[in-house]
Amino acid sequence: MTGLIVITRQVSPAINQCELTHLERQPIDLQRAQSQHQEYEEALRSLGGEVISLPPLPDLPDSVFVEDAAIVLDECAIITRPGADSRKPETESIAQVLSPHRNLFHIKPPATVDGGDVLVVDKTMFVGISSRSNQTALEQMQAILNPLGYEVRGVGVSGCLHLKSAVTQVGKQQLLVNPAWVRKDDFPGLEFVEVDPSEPYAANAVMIGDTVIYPTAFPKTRARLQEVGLKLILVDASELAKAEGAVTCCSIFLKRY
Ligand code: CIR
Repeated sequence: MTGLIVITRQVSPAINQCELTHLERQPIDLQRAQSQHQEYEEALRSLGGEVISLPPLPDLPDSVFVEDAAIVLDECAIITRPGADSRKPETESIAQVLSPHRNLFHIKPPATVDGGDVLVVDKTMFVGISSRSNQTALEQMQAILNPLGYEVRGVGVSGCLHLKSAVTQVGKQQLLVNPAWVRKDDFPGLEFVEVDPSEPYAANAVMIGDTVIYPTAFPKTRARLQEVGLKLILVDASELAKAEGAVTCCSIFLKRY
């Protein structure tokens, strides 16, 4: 895909101090996490993305998960206010990188939202109301985006960290979903591929054009995606999965103008 800029940030050496909500802490091998992250960046490049790989931030353990700091649309970008206090300072450098490319809006207290809770399909924005993202943020985003022609809808999420732990887009009108964590009825008019029930974390995938970047860890769900004809690039994302991060979390996409 040409004209696509992808922002990533290299893994922080402090990754072992990351936030955890639903997972037990396990040691993360920094070197392995870094090399898997490079493999992920290579997959993005192979699909035509111009990757801006930002330097690691030693004081911000979760800063590799750039997705949570901003929501980028064609018309503007919204700088978030992450739900975890340790993550609030991550937005400043992302705002600097985005400012030459988009008009920026900022989420203001007491609102909090993580980009991982935001799924945009055409002109509909689904916002997960979660432990990180609240109703006030939903209302602020409605005020910013309704005038731009977006419908912004709140969606219940339970059992996982973010909306996009439970549902991501894998085709033009097709979502990959774990129905244990979100209600399919909240996404009217869209089609679904369900994760294999033995792979609850399998619903997070990155779609670029007609290709999907997908973790190697979920062979049963992968087979379901291949059965419906989707083209996959597989990446091993197992180290950052221990930090409760998945493939969408590590990138921000923007079309170049
Ligand atoms: C956190 O708890 O904030 C990080 N350890 C993981 C964030 C993953 N981000 C995402 O799903 N968008």
